[in-house]
Amino acid sequence: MKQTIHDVEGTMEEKAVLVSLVTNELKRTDFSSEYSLQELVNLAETAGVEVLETMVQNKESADTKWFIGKGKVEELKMMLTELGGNTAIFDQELSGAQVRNLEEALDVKIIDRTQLILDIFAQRAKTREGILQVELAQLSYLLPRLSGQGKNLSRLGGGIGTRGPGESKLEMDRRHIRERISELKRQLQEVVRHRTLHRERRKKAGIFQVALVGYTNAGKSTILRQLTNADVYVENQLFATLDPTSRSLELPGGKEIVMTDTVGFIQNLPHDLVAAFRATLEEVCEADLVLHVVDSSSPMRSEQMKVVGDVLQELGAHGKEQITVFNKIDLCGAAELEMLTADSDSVRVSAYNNADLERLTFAIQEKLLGDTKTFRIPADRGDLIAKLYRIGDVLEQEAEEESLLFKVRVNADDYAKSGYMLTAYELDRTAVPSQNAEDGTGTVEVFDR
Ligand SMILES: Nc1nc2c(ncn2[C@@H]2O[C@H](COP(=O)(O)OP(=O)(O)OP(=O)(O)O)[C@@H](O)[C@H]2O)c(=O)[nH]1
Ligand SMILES: [Mg+2]
Repeated sequence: MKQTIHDVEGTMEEKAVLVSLVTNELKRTDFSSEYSLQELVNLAETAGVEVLETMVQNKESADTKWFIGKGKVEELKMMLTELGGNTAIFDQELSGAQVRNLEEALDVKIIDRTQLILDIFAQRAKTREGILQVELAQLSYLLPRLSGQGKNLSRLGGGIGTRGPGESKLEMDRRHIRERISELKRQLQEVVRHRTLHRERRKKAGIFQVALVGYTNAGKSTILRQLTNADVYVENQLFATLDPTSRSLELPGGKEIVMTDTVGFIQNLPHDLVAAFRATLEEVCEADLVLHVVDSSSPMRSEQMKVVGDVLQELGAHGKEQITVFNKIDLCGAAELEMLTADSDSVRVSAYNNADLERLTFAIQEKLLGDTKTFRIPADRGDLIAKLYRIGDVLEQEAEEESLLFKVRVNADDYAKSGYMLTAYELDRTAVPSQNAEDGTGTVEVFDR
């Protein structure tokens, strides 16, 4: 059901004209301006705004004063009057001065894409962590845009949602905002500390962590729900999920993992938001495996995948083990299906098909436990056993008469650092690095106590 959103001053519902400026520079980006504008319509509707009309201007570059050309401002004014609009939403980020000038000229509320996304986040935030992060993002966005003029400030801060920084905070001056930002950062450090402790506990217990990432609306929460019966919010809307949810799940071989669903990404995700959501997004950086969920049926599939790749890069999580989960294949035609890459790092699924989900869990298992080696170590070689623990995670051990069998998930880097001296004790030696087998360092070291 559509939410009714009131602005900070009263009970007026937002009726908006959406405006996009297409400049030469923007033409070079991956997303077409039409798609971007359609996405802006979805974002506005998600925020509870009634979209009256959309408007596009093609222009060499943005106007520093008005953003769009002065003539277009006049046209927009007429359109707003005619349709009874009280808000103009721009598909790009505006400067504080542009917002003020447009407000003066049009006498309606001016919102840009960044602020709209921040508003949706503010409406969605439920947990303490989410609320802190959104407030931090909003204030970081607001600070450089303050003009010191009461009316404009209140409009800037007000946004669309009732849960913007809040009316009382609109009175805050720069100094107070800076202080509040420091305070929020301090509180978020606490959150990070708690999360780290949680993760470390899981790590100690040998539980793998798997993070679901992807463009908003790709089906991340659906996959988590279908796999774990988790009571998570699934909705055909942008940014349905804001706060991370973790659920444990047993892989086909019996190994327990924890899967975390988190906030979706979107093109031009506000930088302040990514920075503020570090605590939440750290789950992705710390995961043993990242599942990149893709809406395969989207015409913008590859562009969306690129956005996700870029955000992962920004977070420093791009080098993680990854499986691309091409979701929603039930909505794809044969031609679309053919275009999806098929390799060992990707799985095609429909989140509502159990057989597909089972294949997904096997793929996860393969990725997590794939590089598992078994070693037979003489029972009296405590030194070698100690080394085993240094090259990876010992998953299982079994006593034989005079030796011990260890199943280890080997970390390639640590194994290399150890000089491969354990290779002589490996049961299946097919994966032994060749340069080492040749120079024989393994055998030399083994007898060197
Ligand atoms: N047909 C079809 N619909 C799907 C599939 N997976 C998810 N959906 C639908 O896609 C919509 C979005 O799903 P969510 O799971 O909320 O997506 P999300 O990635 O968590 O989205 P955000 O939390 O907004 O980032 C919902 O309406 C789901 O029912 C699928 O495999 N096939
Ligand atoms: Mg979700």
